Amino acid sequence: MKQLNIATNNAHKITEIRNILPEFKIMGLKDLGILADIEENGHTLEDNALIKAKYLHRLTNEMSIGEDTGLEVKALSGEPGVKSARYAGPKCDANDNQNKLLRQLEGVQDRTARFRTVIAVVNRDGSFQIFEGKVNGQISESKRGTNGFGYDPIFIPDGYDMTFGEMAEDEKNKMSHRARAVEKLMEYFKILDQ
Ligand code: ITT
Repeated sequence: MKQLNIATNNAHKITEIRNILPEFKIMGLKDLGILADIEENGHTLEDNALIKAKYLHRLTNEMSIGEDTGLEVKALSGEPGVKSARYAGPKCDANDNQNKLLRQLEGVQDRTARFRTVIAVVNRDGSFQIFEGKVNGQISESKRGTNGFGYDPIFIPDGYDMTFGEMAEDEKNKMSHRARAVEKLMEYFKILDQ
């Protein structure tokens, strides 16, 4: 079984990637015995994905993956974007972030938004590649559903009436931003294997 080492402490991301890629052994930082809170001080999702992948590569000298995701809201000029994790403050949780976003959009008609995931892979030799996956949608008027994590209860993907929070996890994992970025990573691996 091919192993993928991912520089993340987010257990939800690991669960989703395991669901998307059952044929791979997915290892997060904790699974690798690495206790680290990597400083994500980049200005873009691309910067932060690469910071995480490079950090893990430095420690292991193995192929390493970093993943950074943001929710980009049109009416807020792309915010929270790269600040999605700490949108409501340094010690905030998902609930605080959802509340802040709903407050910011009170009375706002255009609720267009997108989730964007960037995956950086640093190869054993230090070369790297970046892949992106996006899903367009709308921010709901209120929280709906308890599946998924983060902003899922307030995001309605285009073509659906439900939020990601109301959607079965398998369904989200078939068409999410993360699934699309992972798909591109898999295409890259296929090219490498040729
Ligand atoms: P790592 O850096 O350890 O990977 P993190 O939780 O800090 O974990 P990100 O910076 O990539 O991860 O995530 C930004 C925030 O966006 C995160 O706190 C989540 O709450 C939210 N988020 C990420 N993916 C999401 C998804 O698929 N659905 C809803 N919210 C998501």
